Amino acid sequence: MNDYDDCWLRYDRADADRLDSYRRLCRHAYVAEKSPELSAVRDELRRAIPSLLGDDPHLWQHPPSTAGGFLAIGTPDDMRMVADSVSVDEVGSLTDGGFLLRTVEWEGQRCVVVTAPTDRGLVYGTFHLLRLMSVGDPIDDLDVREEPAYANRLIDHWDTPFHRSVERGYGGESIFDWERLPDLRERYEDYARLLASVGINGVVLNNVNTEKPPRPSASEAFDAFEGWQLLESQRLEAMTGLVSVFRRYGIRTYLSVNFASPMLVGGLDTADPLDDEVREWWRRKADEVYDLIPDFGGFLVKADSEGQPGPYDYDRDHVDGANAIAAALEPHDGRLWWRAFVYGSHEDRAVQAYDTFEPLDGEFADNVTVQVKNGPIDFQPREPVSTLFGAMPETDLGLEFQITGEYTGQGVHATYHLPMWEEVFEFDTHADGAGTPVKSLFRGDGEGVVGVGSVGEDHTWTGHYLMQSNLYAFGRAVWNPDRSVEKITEEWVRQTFGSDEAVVDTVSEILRDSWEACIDYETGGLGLMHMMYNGEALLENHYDPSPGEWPGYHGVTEDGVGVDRTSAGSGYAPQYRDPVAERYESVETCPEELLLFFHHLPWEHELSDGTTVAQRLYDNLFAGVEETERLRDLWGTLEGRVDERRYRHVAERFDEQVAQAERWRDTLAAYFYEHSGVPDERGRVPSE
Ligand code: GCW
Repeated sequence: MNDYDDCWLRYDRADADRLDSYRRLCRHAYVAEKSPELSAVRDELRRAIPSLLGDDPHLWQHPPSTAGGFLAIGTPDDMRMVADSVSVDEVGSLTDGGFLLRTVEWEGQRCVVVTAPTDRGLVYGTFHLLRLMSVGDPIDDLDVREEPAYANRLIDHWDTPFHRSVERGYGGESIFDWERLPDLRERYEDYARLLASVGINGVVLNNVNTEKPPRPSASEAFDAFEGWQLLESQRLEAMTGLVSVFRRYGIRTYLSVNFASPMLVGGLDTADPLDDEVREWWRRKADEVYDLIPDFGGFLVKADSEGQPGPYDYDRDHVDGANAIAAALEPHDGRLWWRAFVYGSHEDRAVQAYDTFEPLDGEFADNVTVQVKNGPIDFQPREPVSTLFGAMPETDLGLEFQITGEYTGQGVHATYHLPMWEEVFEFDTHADGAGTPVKSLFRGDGEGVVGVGSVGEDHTWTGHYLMQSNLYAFGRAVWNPDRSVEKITEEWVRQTFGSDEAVVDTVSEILRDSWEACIDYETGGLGLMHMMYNGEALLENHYDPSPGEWPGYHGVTEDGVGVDRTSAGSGYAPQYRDPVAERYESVETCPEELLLFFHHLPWEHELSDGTTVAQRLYDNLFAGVEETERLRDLWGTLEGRVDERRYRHVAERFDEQVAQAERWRDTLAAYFYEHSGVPDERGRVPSE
């Protein structure tokens, strides 16, 4: 027994009314045998089939003739039986990762065929089939054709090597035990399985902060920012086994690297990207990496951001910096992911990424991807989408979401991010005329969607059993952003908690409504944000309310609230294309949920239904707490229907969440009252 949860790969016994059909089609499996991915497929069947069907699988090296039915997994090239049963051209037309799942008649037997043009696709197809059985769907008439929407579907770990802390991670220490490599842990494989089962095809193993930032407040948790050391030769050698674990599941490995590596690792006296020796150093280092890991994905760099070094140290720009490193990766087909998370030089941080990067469109090398957070501030409960989306047509862009809940309750609150991601995906940027939603971007071979990871050593992996849903949902939504929130959520609940309909409905409802509740109690719901405690200790900050700390983010004054980001203000709204820019520019058309992000308004300003801004903020704060209580009570109805361990854990978390939501409500309401002097017309906010 592992000391950690199986998450959604529990493979509980299939529903009785489906068992016969599942057994007939899947107990005998004929699986191609040529690659690491296919050995992973066989292992997965060995795990899943006994548990789902109560029978050991029979694994064949040729089509079984007397089984009466079987499962076949392989490419048409691997297996004649597969080539006979499906259109080889159709398989060949699928993109990398795509697969077909078909129920066919073959030589008098009924068979399920999983096929794909690449072995990675066979891994995904197998997990897809196992998911269908886990949720109780029929498989006797399958006609599934799937392809991933984006070529790159990555997890960025913010794990700090050696120290084993996870920046913004709430599931315990890092699962990666670097000091013990090349020794491997079973947990690596189980993690790779979780990721592959939802279609993730790349992991960046270490934190983008690769060096302890020289900030005065740097505390104990920052003490071992040694990520840059992973480029040292002996570290790279020790890593190859871990890389192979991921490779079996179709996942490529990447590293975050420090811009000043030529100095830190190479002992040079400069990291100037235009210096010949520096460029040569990067070339040799990349050659060394690819010698050890031929399918290495590439590097990720956080440069000139929050104390990390970058090209500005040498009066160079982001293009100079990125292209120098990209040139070293290029001969190996490696990719450089370069983050656009920059702030500090502008009074309103929101405008800076666009100001910095948009003018550089077209200048980045072909193997550079500029990685942009979903919103212009920093993973707040709700933000407008980044103005960079659609604004750099000549540049490969990546969209960065946060799976972990840095600002949404830190693994204590149950805050489901999928509805937020859907809002981002569906947002029409008008980049290419009306009908250019965010989800239609990032479709190039060098583009994709990245999630900041959330797992750690904890039994729950994510610090909260319900928050495993965010990791699951990220993978599924990034595989196909058109799949509905309801569908993805229900899939997760069924695989994780079984098919008791009361549990499925209740957990789905809790997840669905959790995000709006969090927005209400943490912000007041009109587009305000970043009112959390920013104290010294990394592991404490961004959790408690502390609205007085950074007034610039919410613009609270005696005369009003909100930040003017129109053309008369900081100029963020006009960075969008029309009609989006126009919509945000005007108080009349700006959507209420973002009103105070774009406008500084008097407390007594009347909203469309006649309620004042101050009153609406109070109302939302109270509604957020009531909603959280309702969600807690909903969970309470599941006592006895969910196993005791998970039931208790989530129930305790909910008690803490309600208490914390009340703290947020009371602190923000008092703060708004103190500055506005506007009493709550329902008398709930103390006016003394
Ligand atoms: O918001 C900040 C986080 C930092 C993080 C940074 C980033 C990894 O609070 O912890 O550093 O974003 O995205 O680089």
